[in-house]
Amino acid sequence: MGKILSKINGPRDIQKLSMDELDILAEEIRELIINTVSKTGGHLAPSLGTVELTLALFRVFSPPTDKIIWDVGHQSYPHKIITGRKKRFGTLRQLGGISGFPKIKESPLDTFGTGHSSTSISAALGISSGKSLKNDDGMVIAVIGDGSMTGGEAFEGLNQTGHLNKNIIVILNDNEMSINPNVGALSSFFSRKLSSKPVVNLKREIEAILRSVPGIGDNIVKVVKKAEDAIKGFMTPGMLFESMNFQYYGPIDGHRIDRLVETLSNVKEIDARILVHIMTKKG
Ligand SMILES: Cc1ncc(C[n+]2csc(CCOP(=O)(O)OP(=O)(O)O)c2C)c(N)n1
Repeated sequence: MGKILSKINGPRDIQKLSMDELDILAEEIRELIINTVSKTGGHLAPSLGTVELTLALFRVFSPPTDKIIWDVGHQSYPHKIITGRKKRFGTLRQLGGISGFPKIKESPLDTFGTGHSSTSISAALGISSGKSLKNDDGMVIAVIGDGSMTGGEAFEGLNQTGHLNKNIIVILNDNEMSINPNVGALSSFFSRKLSSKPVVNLKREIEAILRSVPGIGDNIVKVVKKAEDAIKGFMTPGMLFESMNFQYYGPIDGHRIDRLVETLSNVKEIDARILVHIMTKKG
């Protein structure tokens, strides 16, 4: 087991590490997952995609006061390793061993027992409502993949959360994959980022022509850039979530722990429903 991982006995230990140590820890967790799953079988690729996100979540939030819910749950191996199950990780999916999915009986930090997809936002809303009734502190965070976001219950959850004005944080873990590559209108909408090569080339050509106008060229470029920003805001996936009363942040690189920590720390302070769109690589 890696040097830093061997000293980690719970999420609180993550708070003591520097950013460089967190990057090393991410590598050590990947190594443990690969070594184990090569023997036991299991969901390798989804869990390798959430190592940095898991560390950033534990850096910023404080479970069990804050509740983290993993949609489907097949990407929760890093969570299991950090939450006291690293020594038993070799028993993953074996008779009498630890489950391949979050399991309430296995750890108080497994907030919601899963397996089915698209349930995390509804669960987060339910837990958040319970917290309000009991005057409990803490935030509720749902992590959902782009594949699971195409499930109807995810939208019921978003819709009702916006309606009830409950403050939850949804993290959309977008790796442009479900079990297979995604299909459908929603996935092409998520990947619409106005950054395709023809668009970038066209923008460069227009800028060069405008700048060549004597005297006023630079000013025109500034005005056009402002208009472009406004159009971007209108056309990006944020539009969908903003229409359901969520504030949208992203897309951000989900493998950069520093950027994740910065964004999550900022949104934690905002009194609203939040959707953070992160881009990761499956595997
Ligand atoms: C109700 C239901 N339907 C289908 C599945 C099968 N299934 C397992 S994972 C998954 C989606 C995985 O894609 P995504 O949510 O993007 O997560 P990723 O693995 O890419 O991190 C699906 C549909 C399921 N678990 N539950």
